[in-house]
Amino acid sequence: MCQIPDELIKRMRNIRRLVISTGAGVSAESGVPTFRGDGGVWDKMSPHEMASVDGFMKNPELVWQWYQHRLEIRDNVKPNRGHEVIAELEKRFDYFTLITQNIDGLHTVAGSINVLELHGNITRNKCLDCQEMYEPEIDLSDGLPYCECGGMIRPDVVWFGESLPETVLEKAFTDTEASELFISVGTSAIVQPAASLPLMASRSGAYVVEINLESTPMTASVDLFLQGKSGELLPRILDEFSKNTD
Ligand code: BJW
Ligand code: ZN
Repeated sequence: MCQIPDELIKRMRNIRRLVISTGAGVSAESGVPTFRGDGGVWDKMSPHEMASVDGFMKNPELVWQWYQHRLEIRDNVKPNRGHEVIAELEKRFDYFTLITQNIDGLHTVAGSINVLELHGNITRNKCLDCQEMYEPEIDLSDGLPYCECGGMIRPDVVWFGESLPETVLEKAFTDTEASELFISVGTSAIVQPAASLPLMASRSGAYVVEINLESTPMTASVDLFLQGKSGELLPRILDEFSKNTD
């Protein structure tokens, strides 16, 4: 297993602004499937059919069934050590922001507070037409859910081709540019604009760390690549960081 370099721990002790950004890999050890790679969701399903407005309009029943299935998975899993360590790190820095692409809400369950959810949250629903928000529990047994305005109700998540929530994205950019240390965890670094954040941090002078099971398009440009599971590496980073140096 790879070592945690002293360089990283020294930097953590000398900075005030930490940003951690996460993707599906951080929830994998909780039992939430990732999208890409072996056994990933996109092996069995098409991103266009399941994660775009066109796909939803074409077959809303299918897309709803998939989100109900994922909600069920989410309701039956718990945060893992990776989520817990991220929540603990938030308490140790003056300025801390967690930017996640995940819609499972597990960071909040683990105790993270300052969380920016770039791609929405599976427990919320909204009207496709008027954006009115709806109850987390949608009962599909009576057919598809509709808004009072007549529009279709859909999960409040961001599909391909859709804009990310504006204020959330603006805050993600601002905090990324201000970060002194930026740690990207468990993302394939393919989906934009989330994938551009580490580069943005680097250009603004932050030290950029990537934690992943495998290398990604981002790996060549980070300052430090730690290969392994987030649920194992993050606790080791916290242990080293917590050691008394006197
Ligand atoms: C572990 C691990 C362990 C496993 N420990 N690691 C510029 C260039 C090209 C294209 C675009 C561009 N700008 C915009 C686009 C289009 C598009 C895009 O990026 N396409 C790319 C595929 C090329 N982006 C968009 O459409 C975005 N909107 C946008 O930009 O709006 C402006 C705009 C509008 C119109 C035109 C142009 C611009 C929206 C993107 C929405 C993404 N939505 C999804 C579904 C959300 C809802 C849901 O979850 O159902 O978000 S797709 C899916 O991918 C989901 C994820 O959040 C996202 C990222 O996936 P993530 O988290 O990286 O997971 P994986 O599975 O890919 O990777 C897991 C990683 O973990 C792997 O690397 C493993 O190795 C690792 N791992 N176990 C550590 N234990
Ligand atoms: Zn409506």
